Amino acid sequence: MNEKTAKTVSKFLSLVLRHSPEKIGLKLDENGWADVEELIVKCNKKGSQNQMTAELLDYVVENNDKKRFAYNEDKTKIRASQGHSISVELDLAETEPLEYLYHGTVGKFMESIQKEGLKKMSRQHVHLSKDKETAVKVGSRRGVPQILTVRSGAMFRDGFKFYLSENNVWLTDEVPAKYIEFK
Ligand code: HQG
Repeated sequence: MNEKTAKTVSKFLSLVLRHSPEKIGLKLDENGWADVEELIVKCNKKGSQNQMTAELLDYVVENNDKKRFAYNEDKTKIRASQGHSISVELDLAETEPLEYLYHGTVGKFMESIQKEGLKKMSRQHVHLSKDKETAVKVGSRRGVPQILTVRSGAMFRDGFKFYLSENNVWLTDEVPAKYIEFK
């Protein structure tokens, strides 16, 4: 498999499984699942650059750098494991977080984050990671990364809920500024 093709397919799947399924006339169920056969047919109808095949989907699900997509048990359905902007119920179990989690952002957002904390912005959750390296990567998508340390253990004890996505991204609804260490 050509890695460039796999990346193009991953980006396209992110678009239709997280943000805009209607772009190809796809319907996700309330838990974010798309029917695999329907997805393949509809991707190909739109004449996407890559002919979508079951093999290509298998490859991306298996080898994607962040394991962004997952099948259901019998592989008839596929969904994005996190990162949605459309409203889906991922049905993740509440999970007690580590004492500290990390968030990568950039300087231009710092003033606002200091004031109002971390917000979901256009997504369904605030995304956090268990290690700083991942946060550096996330922040670097937008420029020079700024790493925030979130006192997730304290938040949890104060009643905030945390979820761990299937691909190990920590999710929560918001992080009030008082739980953020700005250094
Ligand atoms: C910032 C990628 C101003 C926040 C990544 C971020 C991640 C605020 C941006 C996943 C703010 C939102 C999510 C506030 C938050 N004022 N700015 N109060 N609160 N922000 O893309 O966390 O590769 O929605 O710091 O790896 O950057 O797509 O969130 O910079 O896991 O799989 O607003 O997306 O995963 O940006 O990234 P995003 P994110 P994938």
